[in-house]
Amino acid sequence: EDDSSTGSSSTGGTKTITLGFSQVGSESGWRSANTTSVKDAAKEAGYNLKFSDAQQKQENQISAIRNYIAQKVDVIAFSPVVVTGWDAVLKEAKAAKIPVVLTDRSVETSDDSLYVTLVGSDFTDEGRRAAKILEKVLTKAGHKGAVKIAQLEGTTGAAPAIERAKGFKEIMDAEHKADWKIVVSQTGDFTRAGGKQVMAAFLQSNPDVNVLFAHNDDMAIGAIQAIEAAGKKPGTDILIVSIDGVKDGFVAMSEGKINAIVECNPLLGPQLMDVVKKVKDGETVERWIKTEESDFMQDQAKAALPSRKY
Ligand code: GYE
Repeated sequence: EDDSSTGSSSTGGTKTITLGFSQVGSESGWRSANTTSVKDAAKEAGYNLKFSDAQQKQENQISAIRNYIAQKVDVIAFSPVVVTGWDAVLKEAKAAKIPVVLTDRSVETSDDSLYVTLVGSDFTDEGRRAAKILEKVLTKAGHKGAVKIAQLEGTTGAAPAIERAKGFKEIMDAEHKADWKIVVSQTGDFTRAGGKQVMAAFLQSNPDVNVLFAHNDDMAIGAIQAIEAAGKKPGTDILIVSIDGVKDGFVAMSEGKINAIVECNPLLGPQLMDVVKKVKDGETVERWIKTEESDFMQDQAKAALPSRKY
């Protein structure tokens, strides 16, 4: 576990804000970009940031949050690895009068007063957008016949995994009941290694799969290795749609190996620092602060690549 503190002196007579941030882990390119964004924005804002990496383990996040409570930080922000199991520690923060801001991922709680706001994307909509862009990909490829989809899910119980699957299925059930089917679906934990291993197993059990929907680029990149190892052509024999839009995803797309990407913006640091300040000052903030995002088809990849910021 990496526990570090940056930023220090107070500015202009106002007390420096101490922010305790518990990050999910370092599972993907998205996550690295998100971590950099949070650290840079905290520095820029002149906050004293206490940062810890939970290595995708909820118990690590809970103990990090407890530490921040014990240290009496001004605000706690965290990106919850899974949606459930937070009530106890959030009640402790509330009892200590430390406001909690969620970033990136949401939680399920019976008590809405346990966090102030969520700064992050609409994952259900990302799932819907993935299904809509798959329609375009299929048309472009001149695909005929049954669409047999393999789905690589994100971390089990994580908001982006639950909601991306839900949004995708919603469009599928409403518009493609007859011709699309998810024939196999399993978690690859948002990692390249997971994507590679699970895709290799999919290709064994379901060699007729012709579409891959990966909940993030890193799993798609891992899957591409498995597809090539099986002697198939990613982007042609198996059409691939993924989510995030990290640089390596764009590189794979410009090489023709990913057909389309639904963007999920990890650069949440500046918005988060804004909200933290408002919360600290007792201002009211929106319950959900969403991020603006786009979708990209393969023919846009080369042109977009140089200007990608993460
Ligand atoms: O898509 C994935 C990362 O929560 C939106 O987590 C985030 C997801 C992102 O590991 O790459």
